Amino acid sequence: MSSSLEALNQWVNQVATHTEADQVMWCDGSNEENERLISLMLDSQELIELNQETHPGCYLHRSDPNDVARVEHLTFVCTQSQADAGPNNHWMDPDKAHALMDELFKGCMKGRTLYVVPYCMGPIDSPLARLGVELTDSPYVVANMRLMTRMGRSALSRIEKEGQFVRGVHSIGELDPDRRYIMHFPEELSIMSFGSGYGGNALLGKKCHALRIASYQAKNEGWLAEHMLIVGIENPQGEIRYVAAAFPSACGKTNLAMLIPPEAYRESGWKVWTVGDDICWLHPGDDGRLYAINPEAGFFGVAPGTSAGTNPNALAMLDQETIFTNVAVTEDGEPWWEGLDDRSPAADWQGRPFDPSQGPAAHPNSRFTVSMKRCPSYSKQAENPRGVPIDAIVFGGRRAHLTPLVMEAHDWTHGVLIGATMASETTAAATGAVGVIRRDPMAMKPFCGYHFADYWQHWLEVGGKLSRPPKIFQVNWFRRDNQGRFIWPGFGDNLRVLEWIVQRCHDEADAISTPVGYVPPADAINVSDLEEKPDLETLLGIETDAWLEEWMAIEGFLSEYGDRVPRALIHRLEGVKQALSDK
Ligand code: GTP
Ligand code: SPV
Ligand code: MN
Repeated sequence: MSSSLEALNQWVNQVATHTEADQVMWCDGSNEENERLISLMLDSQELIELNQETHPGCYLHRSDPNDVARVEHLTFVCTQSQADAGPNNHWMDPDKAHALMDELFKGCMKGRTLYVVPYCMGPIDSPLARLGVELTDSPYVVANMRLMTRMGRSALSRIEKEGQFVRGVHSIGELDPDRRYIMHFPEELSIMSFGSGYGGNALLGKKCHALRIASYQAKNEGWLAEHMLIVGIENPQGEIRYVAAAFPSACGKTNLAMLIPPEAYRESGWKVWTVGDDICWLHPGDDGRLYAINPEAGFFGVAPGTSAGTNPNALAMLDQETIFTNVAVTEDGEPWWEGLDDRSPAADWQGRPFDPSQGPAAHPNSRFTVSMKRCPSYSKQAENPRGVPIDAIVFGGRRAHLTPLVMEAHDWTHGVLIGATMASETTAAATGAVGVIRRDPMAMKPFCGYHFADYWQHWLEVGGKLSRPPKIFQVNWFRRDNQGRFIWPGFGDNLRVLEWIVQRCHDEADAISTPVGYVPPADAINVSDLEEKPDLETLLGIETDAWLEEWMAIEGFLSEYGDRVPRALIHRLEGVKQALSDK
């Protein structure tokens, strides 16, 4: 046996002994194994069979009602020095965290099976991909990891060759919110998660490994691990230009990644190719450009709001081989959520007869898990071991006011400042209040594994290494009028904005310079084929006074990160404020 497999074995045995697991099962990722696990979960009612005629291979999982979203207040970064975790993370001393977790894990798998889940984040043959092993007592986690990562035999043989892998230990424990912790040890490349079976808390390859641990590794190694979708925009000339976009959780990444062009655009030959919908690893290439891979192999997408009108590509993949979590069910055993269609469901997400007075039928953070390969707009480039070259980086958020539909940063440093200070209304993807505006730098507030100020410095350094850096943009699909209605149609129509963005990257479109960035002249956003004309004057307007106030608030925000904040950003901020005051 190779020494790396020996080390892996030793660790597995140690965890199995400590947790007193009944048995250990090494997962190979095969179909037979998956079928065995599914039938086991049907027996235990961890899964409920959906209508197999309309939805073959589709199942529903109902979480504990106290376990339906990421828990940011229980998520810790445990570095030796508290300063390295930064004010953006909850911190615990690693020794203390280990002691706490050892106590929780002791004997927690009595009567349960310990699954060993080897996985690869990124195309299996990519030098940019990284390995991990998750030990878990949840077969639901195994089934999800199989869809979300390259899981099983091939990952194990790469681990055998390479040796290095991230170690994750997970137990659902008793699903008690008072005994729930998601702990990260970036310096040890390890993760321990206890007490939750939900998404980002439990599928350790996703936010824990591919963002928190990977961002820390990326800083030391000269690349970036980001909360971004990756999409290819093909114009009528057949040129495909790649865009990476960071929006906070539940702010439109999945939708943008697989949008269907408006009819007039389709007719003239525009196409959209999906490379990734949530996580993006960016590496400087030898040619001075930035290359992106999607470390994931599947989508863990928000169900509510997904419909034939908003996201037909998503809907097309969800009628086969999909695991649904916390959606409602119709009389016929089909999955259902708010916004899908005008049927009324029979049972809500907790399995109760649907009663609108008890809240929505599907949980607002209900999700689908499905392989990327089922997506009609799936890009073959998602398997390219080198990744795709990025022309534009886009930052976006949910802001009812102020932030225009789109603007372009003056240059890389200005773009980093825009990303570092962006704000968005909170959503149901994490527990806590919804609709509160908070700063969410690069959409990484819950996911950056180290001090934000060091992270911004790292962004500046990566940009400095690129002879052909992507241009940086900010977008906002969520402007509202006085009645609270969205004033931009969004979804497929967002291509109208992406068109301007990719054209700007190739000097094919005009812009007006303002103190806060370049904005398109109203006629640069093509709405000619839209029956109802959106109010582009409001959508693209820059209100000087409101922006001055915003930049004052931003100054206060940056000061929370102390003197580690890069001077270049402070200097730029002063420049923007001055330009606004001079207006
Ligand atoms: P995570 O998976 O949590 O990271 O979310 P995400 O960023 O992928 O968000 P997603 O695309 O799933 O969208 C979240 C919600 O926003 C869904 O209910 C969508 O229907 C809605 N949404 C997405 N794009 C738009 C848009 O352009 N306009 C409007 N009004 N709503 C949108
Ligand atoms: C998010 O919250 O950004 C998600 C879902 O993509 S989770 O896997 O729970 O992180
Ligand atoms: Mn996400």
